[in-house]
Amino acid sequence: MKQKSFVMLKPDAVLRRLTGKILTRFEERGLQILAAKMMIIPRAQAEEHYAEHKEKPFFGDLVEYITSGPVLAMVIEGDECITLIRKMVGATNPQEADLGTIRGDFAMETGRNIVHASDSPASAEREIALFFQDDEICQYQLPDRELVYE
Ligand code: YYY
Ligand code: MG
Repeated sequence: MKQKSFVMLKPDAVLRRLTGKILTRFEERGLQILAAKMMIIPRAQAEEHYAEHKEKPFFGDLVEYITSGPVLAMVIEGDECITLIRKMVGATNPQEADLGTIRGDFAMETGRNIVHASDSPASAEREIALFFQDDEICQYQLPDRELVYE
């Protein structure tokens, strides 16, 4: 089933000039980028995005980090892509992330783990709505769809 996920390349990914490499992974897998914008997240929006972690000891540092520079916020679409993208991203702690995952290949520490991806359909819906207006999300058919999907 087609799903949309909210994916965000965090400030360290942008500042380390890794955005192209990471985007290429999603494109080469067969996923579709429906929306993308570079932005510095306002603090209130960052706090809302990470609201589930409000009571955690790392919340303050997390908000500082995510608002410290530009992020590339995206909506990505593909069949069952929420779980798929989480697999491509790898474990939250890059030291535990498998090689071949984005965090496992490009990151060293949990607090600098370079990418966010929605963890469920409910989170995806909430996060997409927090970052994008409906008219910012492009719906289009890939011409090679039959080569990627049965
Ligand atoms: O969804 P994911 O990003 O893999 O992890 P979460 O458990 O939702 O935590 C969000 C974010 O918080 C994580 O990417 C880094 C940061 N964080 C942290 O700094 N220290 C922790 N012990 C756990 C998470
Ligand atoms: Mg999470």
